[in-house]
Amino acid sequence: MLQRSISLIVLLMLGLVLAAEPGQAGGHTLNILDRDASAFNREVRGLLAWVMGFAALVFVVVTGALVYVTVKFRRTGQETSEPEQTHGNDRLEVAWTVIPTVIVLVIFGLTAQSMFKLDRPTPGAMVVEVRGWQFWWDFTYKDHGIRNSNELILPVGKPVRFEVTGGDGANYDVIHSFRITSMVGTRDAIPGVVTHIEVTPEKIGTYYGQCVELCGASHANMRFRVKVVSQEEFDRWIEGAKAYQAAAPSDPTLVRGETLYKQQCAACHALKGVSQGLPSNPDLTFFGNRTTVGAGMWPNKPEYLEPWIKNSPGMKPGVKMPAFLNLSDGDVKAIAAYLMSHKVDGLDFSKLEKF
Ligand code: HEC
Ligand SMILES: [Cu+2]
Repeated sequence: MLQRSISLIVLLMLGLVLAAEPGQAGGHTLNILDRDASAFNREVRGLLAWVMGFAALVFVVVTGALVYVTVKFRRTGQETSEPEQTHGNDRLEVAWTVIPTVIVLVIFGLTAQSMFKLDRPTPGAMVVEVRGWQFWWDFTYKDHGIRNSNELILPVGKPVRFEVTGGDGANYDVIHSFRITSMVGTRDAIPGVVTHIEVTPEKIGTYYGQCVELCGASHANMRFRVKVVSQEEFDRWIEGAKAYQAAAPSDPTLVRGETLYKQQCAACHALKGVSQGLPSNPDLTFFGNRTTVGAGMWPNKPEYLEPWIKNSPGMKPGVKMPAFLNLSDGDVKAIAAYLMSHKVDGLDFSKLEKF
């Protein structure tokens, strides 16, 4: 309870008010101090304990002194003139200068120590490039040559190093900020600059991620998910993704879906074996494995996917995908079914516990 309350206060301070609401986060238990999730969180908890301790000390001393003088020097009704006035007190002034300075230096020292510890690269960590775009996220497994957008699959217990950046040289984009709420702190995603953050996920589950730098009309709608799975499941995902080949559509709906996809969508979106697309739009190769649509906004179900295909700007303000109002309901269903048919078989990421 106390932990959840502190977590909520810190979330409020970070401006993650929306994410803290269970409805908004889709049932995720957001807890930035979750000690089981990562060593990163444990380190931050330790720091927070010191800061809260000092804050409590200052609070007790200041309010204590205030209560003391208010009571001690209160008006009794017997006064005939002003009480004796005091001007200056060297010992007191030195004390109230030195003590806060020491507190700030201790907090500084502890923070610097934690920062050095957490920023030290782990040799052999898996490298994932994170790219923020208005208003979605792209992930590239550099060691494996695999790209996936808006959802990141990670093995439990293995260090991963995020190389965080934004946009690319050819396409204008703005500053975003990358945060996996219950697992690891924040790094800005700045076009033309690469920042780093590292974590070893320790607990299997699906984690909620969010852009935490105001970046435009759909800043609040720029989310993502991280799926922490067993090593065995991760290996199956990587092998499946590496070997992936788009199958020829097997029934008339999928054939119709493919034809429409090639006409309307292929210029923007990459889909391995079908279209190359452009890096400035999400990769849809493993769309059938996704649990969300619209950059972590809605569950990946036909009732959200179909209206998205037809009119994404109507669902997400400022989105850089056009509406396709000319498509019939049948067309949209066919395209949705076609996208869902692209996936690594035998993997279901929808049952994981939500953090
Ligand atoms: C002009 C380029 C462009 C075209 C054409 C386009 N899209 Fe998109 N699409 C985007 C962008 C950009 C996004 C990311 C939107 C966001 O979340 O901010 C996107 C997002 C998506 C997503 C959600 C991806 C996710 O991971 O949540 C789907 C599904 C999708 N598009 C399907 C389609 C289909 C189907 C078509 C053709 C009918 C199409 N798109 C045509 C640019 C395009
Ligand atoms: Cu953003």
